[in-house]
Amino acid sequence: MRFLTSGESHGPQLTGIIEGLPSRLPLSVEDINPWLRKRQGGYGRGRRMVIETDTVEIVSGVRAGRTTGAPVTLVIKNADYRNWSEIMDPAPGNEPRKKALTAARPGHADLAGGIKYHHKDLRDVLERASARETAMRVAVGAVAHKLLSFFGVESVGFVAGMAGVWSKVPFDWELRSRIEESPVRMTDPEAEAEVIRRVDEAKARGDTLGGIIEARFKGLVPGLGSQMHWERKLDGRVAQVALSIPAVKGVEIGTGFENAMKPGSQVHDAIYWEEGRGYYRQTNRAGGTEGGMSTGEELVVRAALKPIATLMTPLPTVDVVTHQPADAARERSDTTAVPAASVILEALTGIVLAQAYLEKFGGDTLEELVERVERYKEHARTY
Ligand code: EPS
Repeated sequence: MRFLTSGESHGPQLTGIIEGLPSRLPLSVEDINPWLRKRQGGYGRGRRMVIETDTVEIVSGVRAGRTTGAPVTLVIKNADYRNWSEIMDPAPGNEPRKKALTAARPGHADLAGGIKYHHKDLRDVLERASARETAMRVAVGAVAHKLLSFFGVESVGFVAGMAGVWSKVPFDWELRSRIEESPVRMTDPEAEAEVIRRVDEAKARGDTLGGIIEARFKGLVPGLGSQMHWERKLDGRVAQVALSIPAVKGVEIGTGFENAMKPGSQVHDAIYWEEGRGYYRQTNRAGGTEGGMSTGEELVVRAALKPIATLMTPLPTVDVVTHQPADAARERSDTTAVPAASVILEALTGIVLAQAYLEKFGGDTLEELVERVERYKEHARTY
C-alpha cells in the first residue's frame, strides 16, 4: 500500500490517493470523519480550526461501501480557501501578492525552503510545510486503521506531558474514554488543569509550547517488519513517520532513552511460554519491537514535539529580500498542537502497520488477508 498527498494549507483542497488496498474492505466517510474531528481538537489551537470543519469525500475506489481494489482518492476541502482564492490563485499575474512573507521564521521551513526552491515570497514554502497537510495523512491513517481493525488491532494516542507538565496517571486501556474527553488528551485531570493554565499564559505572552506524545497498539502479530534488511525494520519505519510530523524532533520506542542508561539485565524483557497462549513477556521495555520486528507485545511509540515556530512575539531574523534585520513574520497560528499531534502519531503509525501486514500477508481481497492472518496467529501460538 502506498499513498500520495497534495494540497496547500490555504489552497482549495487536500487530496490523497491510496493504492494497494485489498478489495471488499468496508469503508465509508464515517470511518474517517471522527479521526478528522479528533485531529482538529485540542486546547491551544488557533482561529483556523474555527473556520474548518474537516470532512472527507471519497471520490474513487469505493462503491456501495466497499473498496473495489482500485486506487482510493480522498478529498478534504479547505473552507478557508474562500478568503485566500486571490492569494493562492494558480494563474499568473497579480504580483507581488497580498500576504507575501519575507521575514523567515526561526525554527520553520521558511529559510531553507526559500534557498532551496529559490522563492522570495516564503508563502511558496510555508503553504506546503504547514501542518495542514496532516489532515489528509490522518484521513489515510483512518483507512489504514479500518484495515487493522479486521486483524484485531486496537490503538490509542495521547499526551504524556506538555507545557512542562507530566501526566502522573500511568496509561491504562481503561482510560481511553477519559483521553478522548480530555481537551489535552491526557490521562491525569490535575496535569490537564495545569496545562490549560500554562497554555493560556503562553498565548497571552505570544509564546508557543511543545510536549511528548504517545501512541500504543495492541493485538499485533509478531514478525511484522524484518531484520533481514535495514529499510524493512519496523521500528525504523515507525520512527520515520513520527519524525515526519511537523515539529517532532525526537522518537522513542518503549522506554528507549531510559534503557540506554541501565545494564542489560534490567532492560531486556524475559520470555515465557504457556499452553494455549504461546510466548509472552511480563515487562515491555522494548516497546513491542525486537530486531526490527514486532514481538506481539504492545507497540509503544513516543515522540517529542518542539514548540510551534510561529511566535506572536517574534524572534530576530533577516528579511530575505532586503537582507536587513527584521522581526520574524507573524502568521495566525496555534499556541500548541500537541494534543492533535498525538492523534496524528496514532493515525500515521497505523499506516506503517497496515503496510507491514499487507507486505507479510498479501492478498487481493480482505477475506484472503484475514484468513492468512488468522492462520499465522495460530502458527505463532503453537511455534
Ligand atoms: C499552521 C498554522 C495554522 C494552523 C495550521 C498549521 O493555520 P493558519 O495559518 O491557516 O492559521 O491552524 O494547522 C491547520 C490548518 C490544521 O489543519 O492543522 C502552520 O503554520 O503549520
